[in-house]
Amino acid sequence: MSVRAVAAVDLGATSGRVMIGRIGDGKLDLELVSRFPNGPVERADGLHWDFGALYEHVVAGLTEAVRREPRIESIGMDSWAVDYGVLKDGELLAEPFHYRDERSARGVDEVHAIAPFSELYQRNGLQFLPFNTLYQYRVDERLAEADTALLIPDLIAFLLTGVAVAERTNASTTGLLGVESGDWDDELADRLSIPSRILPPLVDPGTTIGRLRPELVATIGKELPVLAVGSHDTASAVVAAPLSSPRSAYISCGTWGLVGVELAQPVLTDAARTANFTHELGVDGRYRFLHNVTGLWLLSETVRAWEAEDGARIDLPELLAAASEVTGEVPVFDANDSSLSAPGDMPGRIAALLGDRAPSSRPAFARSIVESIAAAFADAVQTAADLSGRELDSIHLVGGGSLNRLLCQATADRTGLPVLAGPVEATALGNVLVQARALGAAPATLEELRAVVAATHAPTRFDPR
Ligand code: LRH
Repeated sequence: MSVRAVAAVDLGATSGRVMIGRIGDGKLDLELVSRFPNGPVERADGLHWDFGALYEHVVAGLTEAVRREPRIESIGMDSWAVDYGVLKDGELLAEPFHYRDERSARGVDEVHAIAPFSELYQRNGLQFLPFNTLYQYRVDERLAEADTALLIPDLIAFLLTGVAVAERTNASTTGLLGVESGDWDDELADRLSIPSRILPPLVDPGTTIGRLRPELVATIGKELPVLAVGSHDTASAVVAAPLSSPRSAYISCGTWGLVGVELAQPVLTDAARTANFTHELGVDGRYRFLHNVTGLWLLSETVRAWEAEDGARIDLPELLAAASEVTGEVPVFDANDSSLSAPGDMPGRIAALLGDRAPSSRPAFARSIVESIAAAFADAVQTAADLSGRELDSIHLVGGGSLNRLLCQATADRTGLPVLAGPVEATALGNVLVQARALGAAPATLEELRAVVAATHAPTRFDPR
């Protein structure tokens, strides 16, 4: 088999990247083409994403990717979930809001007054997150004049191809998709006064969305198709989590830690609802039965605040090395406390939760954050096991967090299960694999795709101590 190549765009909440993925001859690898910062930007009307800059980075990255690897056959896009742009006649009406903007709180109250959470859970299977798209739509005045709304990867695909679709894994995070049907719940949209005309046709991962518009062919340098992948980043990450059996849990750890198991059938029980476990749709009709734990956001926001205080950069690996030298118990706080969600003075807010137990040295403070994330991971792993009725025997921790040895070890210690860490770029690999499969360059089943990952990306093992 010869080597085939695709381009993967992976946009995370703190950084984005464009990669070349190559597969064939027993290999699966990624070449980083560009990496660019991302994050909330404060505007007069609240927190947004600098979407214009993101889009420019995507086009520049794709141009460079094609220059470096003329064999590229397709492009796939994934990003964080729930956020969207509204369009009229093909024009973006406003810069997309950031999900951490507080305006959706009013949407929560209004939506729950019409459709209580218990009903929503039966319909859409989603855990309660105050920023789920339906709450944002409910308070979005621009919808009245819009003819469509597109989630971030779909929006970029639209700008690249002119074709407006909703990729199904990401669409499932809107709260407007039936958990069992996988189709738009028009009746719910109607009750919430969300115009169903803004909900685009659904497509599954592997579908060709369209081909690059002529002006982009000129810029990027090749006439290419844009393929739908698991465009929710977590869906792509779970594709490339090399789960060896149903007894493996996963933690996709970046800004968030998404902790759960993969299921073939939903578990729409009162217990699952009370535990706030979600059913996001995965690639190939699987369910990602998981809980959102506030992940490395706690650490990155803390470091950002300390850097602002010092007027100097902090070296994260150095800080974590010092944190791992801390001896004795550090206090643990609830990583999911709602006071930690908005950007701002993270050290101050964590200290407020810890009271007089708050560590005074930075290494001990960082250790406290890591241990608190690991404690929340352990809770969620145990709940996933209880709710799914599975006895778990291992945890695959993928994403940026897999490089954080302290976190991996703490997770193993607190769960009593071995943690198999990596791949760090699981999301981009999942994106590449789904494109490659659509092109006939990768095997057919998820299990076979994961076997390719396992054979090419040996994990680092952390045994519980
Ligand atoms: C992770 C993620 C997560 C969502 C959140 C908004 O990047 O997509 O799965 O809950 O961002």
